[in-house]
Amino acid sequence: MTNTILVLNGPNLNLLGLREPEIYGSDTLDDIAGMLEDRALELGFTIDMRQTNHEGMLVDWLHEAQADGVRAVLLNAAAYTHTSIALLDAIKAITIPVIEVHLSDPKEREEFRHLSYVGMAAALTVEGHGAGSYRLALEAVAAGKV
Ligand code: CA2
Repeated sequence: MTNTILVLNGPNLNLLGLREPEIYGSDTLDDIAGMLEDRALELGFTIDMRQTNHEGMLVDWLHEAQADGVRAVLLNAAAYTHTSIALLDAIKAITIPVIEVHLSDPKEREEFRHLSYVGMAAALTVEGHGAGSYRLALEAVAAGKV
């Protein structure tokens, strides 16, 4: 087991901070990575932050997380949260804890965002705190909550 926390981000999150700031805030993904790295340093962890627009890439990275012995995965699967049985199966197939993370609160938004396949297998869900959702998820790992 390593002290690495893998942070996986799904489709369109590469546009964060550039579009729809009223929903997702004005931080870019690089800003969030920097904030998380600073906090992780204080807590004795290392952050490995990634983003992809491809569902299968997220599945591959979850499998690799198991093989690499990462401490936990923070997963913002974006729209795949609400559609991907492949991600649900991948999370169930690995033993390391996966925390579901969202900037917004999908339960407060359109009906089609209320269903979360990721949430069916995640150890914990942190949502609705903007970039702070990622920090709170990291702190939950550090506090041994997962
Ligand atoms: O609130 C979240 O973190 C979401 O995972 C964001 C997803 C959405 O599909 C989920 O329901 C909730 C959307 C990410 C799209 O990111 C954008 C960023 C900037 C501009 C447009 C989209």
